Amino acid sequence: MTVRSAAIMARARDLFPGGVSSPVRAFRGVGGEPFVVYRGEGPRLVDADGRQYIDYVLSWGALALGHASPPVLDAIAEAMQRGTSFGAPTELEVELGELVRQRMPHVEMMRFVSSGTEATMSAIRLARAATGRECILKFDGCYHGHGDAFLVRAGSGVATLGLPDSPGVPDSLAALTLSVPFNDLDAVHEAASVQGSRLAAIIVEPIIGNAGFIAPDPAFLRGLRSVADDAGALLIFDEVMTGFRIAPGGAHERFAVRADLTTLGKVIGGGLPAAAYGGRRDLMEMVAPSGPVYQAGTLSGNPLAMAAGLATLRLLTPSLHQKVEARTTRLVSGLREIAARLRVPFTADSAGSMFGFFFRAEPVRSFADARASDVQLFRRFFHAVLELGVYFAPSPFEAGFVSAAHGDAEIDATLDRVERALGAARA
Ligand code: KE4
Repeated sequence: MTVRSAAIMARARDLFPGGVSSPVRAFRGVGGEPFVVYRGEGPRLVDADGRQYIDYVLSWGALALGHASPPVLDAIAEAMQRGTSFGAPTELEVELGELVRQRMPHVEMMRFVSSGTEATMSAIRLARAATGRECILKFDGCYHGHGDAFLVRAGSGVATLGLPDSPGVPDSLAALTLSVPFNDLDAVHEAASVQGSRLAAIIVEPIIGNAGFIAPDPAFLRGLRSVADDAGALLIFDEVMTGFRIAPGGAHERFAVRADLTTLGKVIGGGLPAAAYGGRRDLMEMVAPSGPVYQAGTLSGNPLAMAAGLATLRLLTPSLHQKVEARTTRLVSGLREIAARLRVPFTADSAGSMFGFFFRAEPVRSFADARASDVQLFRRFFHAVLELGVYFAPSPFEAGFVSAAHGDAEIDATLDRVERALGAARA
């Protein structure tokens, strides 16, 4: 029974739209009511009714070390003794910036902000200023936060709720953003020729995590690089989700394609609100106060978030990354074997500690493919495995994550419960 969760959600629905602080949390993509979290510990969540779940959402990818990781808590507690916010320079933000640049040398200069949305909005403003152009090219199913420029055929919560675009975004603004299918370089060439000298930037999730998990074809990202170069536009890698997950150095390390600007979030704050945009020094020096492109934030570089991010990245060494990647690969292989044994059409993929699956036999290369998967089976499976204590993202259009706290015992328990749940749900 989820009596306490239900009572709390009744109060929440009277206070917040849908009873939640962010749409995708409302379980609209799977039906039913969300559980209310009481605490997180390592790989697990405990809800208000004491029920435990092995957690593969991990605050939507932010918790690379798992919930309430002791070194992260210690770092926050230590920083907290000196105060919680100053609105002034601190050495903590310098140390985190140096560590980010050490992992991602192409991020020559950066600016910390408080959310991925702020990071992508600022990167687009900078790209428009640097090129003197207005148009943006994005990809169907990619989600870059809720900035006006991006709510065009977006993924994540927008896709989950089946909202084609969002009301409130002026047509004149939406018209500046073109969205084409991921992995379709012909469509990219066509769009770039339509936008021509008006194209300011191509923005992409190097691996889509917001339409479910969709990997790029081998030549796709390199293709985007050359289209951007030919068009005189910038290439922006939105690594809010893939950063520090698909490789220690993110997409640049995994795919050897260099973006002009990169956005980061989630892991970089270790579970506290922090994000960043950065890249080529000549571009970033255009940002105020060194340049005219204005962007600001009261809590940018918040010392507690910097401390949590530092503690996280310091521990997220290449060897730990490889260990978590191996566990993720074992989980995904196990899921494939179960689906094959149960003769359920299924495709799954992973990169580093990020993974996804669809109930569909053919590979998923685009958002259209993802939407053609068996979403009804996903809904039944989601609830059946949740009942057994495994929490995947409450939408087929999200990715899953493994943390350093997920041990072999969690992977084994997950696979056992998945087999039981899928056996029941497929019928
Ligand atoms: P935030 O503004 O939510 O911190 O970041 C926006 C964002 C930007 N870029 C990418 C690639 C992202 O995945 C996100 C946020 N991801 C979603 C989950 N897929 C956040 C969850 C939510 O919206 O509640």
